Amino acid sequence: MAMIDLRSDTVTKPTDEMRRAMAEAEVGDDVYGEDPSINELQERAAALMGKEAGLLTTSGTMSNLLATLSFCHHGDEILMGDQAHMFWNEGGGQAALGGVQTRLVPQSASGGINAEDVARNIRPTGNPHVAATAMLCLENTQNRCSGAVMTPQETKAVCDVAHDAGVPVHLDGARIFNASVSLEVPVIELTRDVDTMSFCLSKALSCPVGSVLVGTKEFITEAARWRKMVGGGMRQAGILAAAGLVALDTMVDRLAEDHQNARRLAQGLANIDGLTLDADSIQTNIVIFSVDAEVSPAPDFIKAMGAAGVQVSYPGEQSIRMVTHRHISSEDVEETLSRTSHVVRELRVK
Ligand code: TLP
Repeated sequence: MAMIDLRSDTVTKPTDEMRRAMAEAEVGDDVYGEDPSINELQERAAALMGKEAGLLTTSGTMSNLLATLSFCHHGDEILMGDQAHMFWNEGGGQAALGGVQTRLVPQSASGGINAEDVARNIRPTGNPHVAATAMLCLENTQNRCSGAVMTPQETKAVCDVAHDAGVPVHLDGARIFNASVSLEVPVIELTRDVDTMSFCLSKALSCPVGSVLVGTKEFITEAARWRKMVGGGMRQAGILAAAGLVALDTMVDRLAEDHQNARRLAQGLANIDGLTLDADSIQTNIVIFSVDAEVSPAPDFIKAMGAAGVQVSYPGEQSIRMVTHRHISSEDVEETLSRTSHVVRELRVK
């Protein structure tokens, strides 16, 4: 029985074209700024996102951390949605390494952040009693909200509030191309109103490693200093950038297929008695659903799914996450649905 791996789009492997480009990449010492492949990727990424400069980093986590380190002083506060990946899944790095505290703004089930809630939570500089707000962080797509997208209008509304208060905005755009493909808008429209953003090469774009952080030249110079300090200054990493360049050319349009598979998966799951989700809300490649308490606790369900040959992940409480990606075909989706409904039936009998 072949295992179907729906844990994450991070499991995708590089394509043959990427491997060839990696083998043939022109490289140099990137700490001296002399790697031509990295320079090309950074320039291309910056132009695509409408920013002045870019910086290749090892991971989405590192890009987000560099934004915090570059914008904030110890004792500052950063604002983000209460479902933000930066809060839930980055090891507390903003506090541990950035010395900042995080203030959470409520998010709706569909990920929405209300501009008034942002405004209400911004704290001024110069008041010795409060930690001043030094950065607002947004996320698009929003991982823990079933991959929900933020539209250009929603992004602008919250950015305007932050900017009126002099607060810069960083966008964790780990899956920004999924948002762009889903909304059928050029990616630059989703990044126009933010000051800095990062996207991941190593998720649905199938690269082995990497994220690119973009912003003003001044910001990127500062971020490069912090990147070196946290040990992220790589040398001939043009072999990674070469895969990134292939990804930008070949991996973006195909995301529509992952989204279609995710929708079909969600519809099928919604029809299984004992699972709960709103299939119509699925916009990209992430499907999160809950397992009814009378079926089983989520950890038991995951174990049973694994035994039935479907690997899934576990965002918490009674919820389960399935992520479609390049290695998941429409046949895999049908097979997943049949294995899942079998698992639910078996667990009910116990
Ligand atoms: N997300 C991973 C896990 O950490 C949950 C996944 O499998 O989805 N921002 C967002 C929105 C992300 O989803 C992730 C990774 C990151 C940042 C961090 O990226 P990496 O893993 O490259 O550090």
